Amino acid sequence: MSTNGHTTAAPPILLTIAGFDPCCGAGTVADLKTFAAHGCYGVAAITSMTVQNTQGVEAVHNTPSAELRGQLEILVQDCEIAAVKIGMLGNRGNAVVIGEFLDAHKFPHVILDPVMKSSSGTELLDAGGVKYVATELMKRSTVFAPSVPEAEILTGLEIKDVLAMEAAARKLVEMGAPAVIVKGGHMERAVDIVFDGSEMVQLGGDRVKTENMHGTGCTFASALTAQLAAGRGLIEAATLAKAYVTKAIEKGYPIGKGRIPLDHFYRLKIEPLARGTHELPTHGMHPAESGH
Ligand code: PXL
Repeated sequence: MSTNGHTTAAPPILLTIAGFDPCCGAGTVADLKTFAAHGCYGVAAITSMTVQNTQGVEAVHNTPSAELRGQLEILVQDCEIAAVKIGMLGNRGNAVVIGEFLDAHKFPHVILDPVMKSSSGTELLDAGGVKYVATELMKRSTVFAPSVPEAEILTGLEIKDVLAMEAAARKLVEMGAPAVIVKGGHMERAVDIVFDGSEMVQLGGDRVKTENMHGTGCTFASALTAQLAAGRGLIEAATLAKAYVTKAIEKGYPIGKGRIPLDHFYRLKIEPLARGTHELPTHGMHPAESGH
């Protein structure tokens, strides 16, 4: 038995540093659902409280930097973090907190998804934050995973095809990222580029209804984090993460009037009711058996 009284070993503990989305399609909650779907335990520090639903973002309230630092420090004092996933940061102040946090604690995997805008177009990182990501934070990650529009802003390159995605991946490695995945969900062909500094790989993908979806980037980066924490190499981890996000998009269903969240738990579906009492559990835990 361990000192905390538990008899079972904990799965990898993954930390997401991201914003809160009340409709729970993107940000922290998408990350935690993805971690759980991969059998991992997720912990979280909230960078920003957004006010949004599936139709768009109404307001963004960034966490004061000292509070963000406090959330992070109390977690690392307690848990051993196997991997860190970073999403929305809000502003430069919070980005700097993350830079200092990564310097103070060396984590085996740091996956940085440089979120800049919501799927509906609201700014989720200020200009100073974008600059800090480009010059400081990117090189403190182990895998840097921008979308095509984010890669365009960070590299200054125009990206219209897969060759340009590869050029951007090379430039981001020159700028200091140890490994890069350029996510092609915005392109005509949903190809992702994986570049580890020497090998360049194209991951082909079926294009599914991505335009109207909410939380695809967060979900991909979180699935990648879980696969890396499980010990897989970058290309295998990215391939599995892409397969997961593609299926979760396919199985997504509308929950409101706007964008559609993914079904992170497509593998866990409850069977329909009324299939007969012969299917009641026989171990005495079902309410129908409580009179015994
Ligand atoms: O999908 C990017 C994203 C990340 N994080 C939060 C968001 C969004 C998009 O809306 O709200 C909190």
